[in-house]
Amino acid sequence: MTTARPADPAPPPPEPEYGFPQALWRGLGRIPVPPPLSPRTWRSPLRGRWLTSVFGLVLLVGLPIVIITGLLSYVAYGPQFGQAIPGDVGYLRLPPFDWPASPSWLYRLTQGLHVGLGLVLVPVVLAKLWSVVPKLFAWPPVRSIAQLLERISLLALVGGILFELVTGIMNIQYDYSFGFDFYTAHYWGAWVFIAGFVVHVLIKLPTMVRALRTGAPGRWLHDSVSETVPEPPDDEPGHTLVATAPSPPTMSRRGLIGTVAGGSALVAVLTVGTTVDPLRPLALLSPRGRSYGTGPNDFQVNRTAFAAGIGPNVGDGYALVLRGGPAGEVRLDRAALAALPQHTATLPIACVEGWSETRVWSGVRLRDLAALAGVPEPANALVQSLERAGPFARVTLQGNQVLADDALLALRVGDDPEVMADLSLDHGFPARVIVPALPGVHNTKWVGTIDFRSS
Ligand SMILES: Nc1nc2c(c(=O)[nH]1)N[C@H]1C(S)=C(S)[C@@H](COP(=O)(O)O)O[C@H]1N2
Ligand SMILES: [Mo]
Repeated sequence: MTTARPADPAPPPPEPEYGFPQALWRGLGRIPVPPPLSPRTWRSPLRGRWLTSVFGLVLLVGLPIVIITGLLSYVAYGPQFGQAIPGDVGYLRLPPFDWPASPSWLYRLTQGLHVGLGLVLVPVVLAKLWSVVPKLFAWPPVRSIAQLLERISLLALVGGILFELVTGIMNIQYDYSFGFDFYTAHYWGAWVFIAGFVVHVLIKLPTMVRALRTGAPGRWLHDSVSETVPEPPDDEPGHTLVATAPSPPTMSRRGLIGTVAGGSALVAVLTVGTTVDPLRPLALLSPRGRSYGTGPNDFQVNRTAFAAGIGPNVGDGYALVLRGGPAGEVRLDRAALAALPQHTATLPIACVEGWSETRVWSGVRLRDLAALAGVPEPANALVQSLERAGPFARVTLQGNQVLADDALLALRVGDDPEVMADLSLDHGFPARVIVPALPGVHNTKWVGTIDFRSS
């Protein structure tokens, strides 16, 4: 059997069908266009609906997980206390619920997935965009009003995902060089992307399912490089993914998909170390591989005492102030805190930026402090740091978070219960909050006052 040589001159593409107003779209189509608008610019014999659908299927499964865990992070920040950013989101207000304080690894899991899976999907997103790039340059750009609407949704889809990936990655690299607030931009960008994603899935799902069936059983995957020919032309003249003048293959579909999968696997290997302790040396992409202390205090520091303006003498004359009870303020110096019943718990710190570390903490239960203050059943509690300014200097904790068994005002930290040390200055000496399943940012360091509120 002879197949057409890829170098053969291809027949001119058939005249596309135009919708209303036909004269407009046809007129546009007649304008002679320079490369890269010519379909002949795009020559890879690999492009086609099947290949695009393979990447599409991976994203269809993966991106909803990234979206949902991202929205959960917004809820975990406590929008009911005005401490989720952006604060006022109008119609896009998520159903408010109290973020649970158990299991303790909940936020570690959701946020680790959000950041980790988001990173792992980057090669797949890039491959998918590469596979459809001829459509970006299709001419005429639109053939009907319905298609115009679809293409506007693509703007939200492609613009949205690129914006979310770039801002997300810059944020975990501590790069705040954009002149806007990360959370606000990432949140609104997410909704633009979600809108584009939903419309795109609704429109394209049947096409994807049909295209994937053409690959059965493993048809396109089995081809070696020399056997690799373009997919049969699809029924979208003028907007087809299949090259009209394909070059000879330099890579099989199997090879391309393997390369993309390898890229994702590499990102995964370089990322797991930000949450899995024994693999921490592998976390080469993370800017957080440094040593931050000695002994039990040698672990990740988000913001150092120096950066927060906390001096080495912060312990001198320190007294924790508890407020809210009928008898007024209660003051406890560090010796008084240490003399109260101590509780030990193994809990993670899980930062919004994806990294997390588990440590053993010991200190006074928050609910014991609430009882001491005279508010045994608080509705919530405002914790304020000795740190003057800074967005992380205060937090409101929900009632269930104050009352949780393992919710602590920690005084000591360790790798295991036998090897404990006082908190270092960088980790929040004289005392810090540590609450199960709480986003890292709300585990306030250098706690000065706690206001327990009964409503
Ligand atoms: N007062 C205060 N508390 C704070 C912060 C801060 O900047 N100031 N950083 C928070 C953030 S973002 C995280 S992830 C954790 C990190 O705790 P660690 O530095 O002890 O690892 O502390 C939180 N507590
Ligand atoms: Mo954080």
